[in-house]
Amino acid sequence: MVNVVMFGIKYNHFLGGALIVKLIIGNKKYSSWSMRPWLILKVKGIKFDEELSVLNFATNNRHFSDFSPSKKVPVLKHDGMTVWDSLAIMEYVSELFPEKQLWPDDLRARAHARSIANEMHSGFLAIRNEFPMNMCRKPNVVNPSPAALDDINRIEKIWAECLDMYDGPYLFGDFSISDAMFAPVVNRLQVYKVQCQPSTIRYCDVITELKAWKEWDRAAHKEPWIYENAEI
Ligand SMILES: N[C@@H](CCC(=O)N[C@@H](CS)C(=O)NCC(=O)O)C(=O)O
Repeated sequence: MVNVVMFGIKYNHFLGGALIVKLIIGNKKYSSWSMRPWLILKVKGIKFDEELSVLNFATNNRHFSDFSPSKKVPVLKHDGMTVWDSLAIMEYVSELFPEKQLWPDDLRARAHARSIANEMHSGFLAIRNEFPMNMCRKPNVVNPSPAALDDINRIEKIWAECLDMYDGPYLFGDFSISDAMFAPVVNRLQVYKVQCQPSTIRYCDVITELKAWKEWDRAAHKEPWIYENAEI
């Protein structure tokens, strides 16, 4: 690893050699945590190797312990390092490629972006449990519980505030880690046909129009594995 300082910014790169970032993910159809770092890497044009390790709940995903300290995906391998947990992975990538601006540049916007990314990471259990991400689900209505409805209302408020404050099209103007954190919610709102306000619908359209989203979606549709527990 070579640290290069240009224009006052430190760039951590290999010079002349291959820069190998490897992301190990779960099934594209179901693995919402895998989608997040995968999307930010793609949207920001960061080259990486990708490995899919198929979820196997019958064995409690024991095989994940071969490469993942937490026995979960996603996991990132780089320069002899293992980084696990979606948000930690994206923070690592953000520091590795500061020129790609994975967080907003402005201190206050960045604090705001981190607040909502962390709120997503540690919360919204009701919508996550009731409405599992399922890229191949034929959309139909599932009524949310009061707790899931609270989650949805809060998410819509977060998005509306951001889109208003930073003028869109993404939550903080340019695509950032915060958009990646909330991206699986876009699938959930659409495939469970949740009634949403117009600004939410517009934002969902912006996300599903991403080239990277379409690539993930196409690959998900080619996967043969079906998990009954995630087929609500
Ligand atoms: N907090 C973790 C959650 C990771 C997670 O739960 N991943 C799921 C796949 S989406 C998993 O590996 N599940 C396997 C298991 O729980 O056995 C993150 O942000 O990466």
